[in-house]
Amino acid sequence: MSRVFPILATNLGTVRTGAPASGWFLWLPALLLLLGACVERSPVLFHGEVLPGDAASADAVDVVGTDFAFDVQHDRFEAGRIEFLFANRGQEPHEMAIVSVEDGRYGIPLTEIEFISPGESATLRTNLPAGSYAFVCLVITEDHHRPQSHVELGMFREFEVQ
Ligand SMILES: [Cu+2]
Repeated sequence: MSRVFPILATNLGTVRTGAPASGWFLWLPALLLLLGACVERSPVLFHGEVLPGDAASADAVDVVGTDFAFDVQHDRFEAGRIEFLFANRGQEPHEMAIVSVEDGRYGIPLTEIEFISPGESATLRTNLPAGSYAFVCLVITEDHHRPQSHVELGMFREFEVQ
């Protein structure tokens, strides 16, 4: 752990100077994903497993990814096993990571469906304890030679588990 924080501080310093005023903290999930291998996982009980989209059960929660938002029918779920069926209906590739949210700050990705092409889908089988969470897309694309985080473009959505 002791090695992680100097690296993190360096990265945040770099991003801060290059990022617009919309808030460096929005970049945090993507940065932390890169560092994920070094950072201890959240101590809460957690389980995540990615399955092909067609493996979703009938009562899976539909999460639709668009350019650039998450469309979900509900923002509250019961603690325990939840299956999220993530379908990309945008024109760009998207991801669906789940992060915990504490005091408005986003934690490290707990689990994720990586890089889903337009028109594709996948299922994320989770076991979430009660708490505050958010879906975030960790894809960063380039626009006019400037990196643009999909989170920065609005691709995050908070939800509660109780
Ligand atoms: Cu995205």
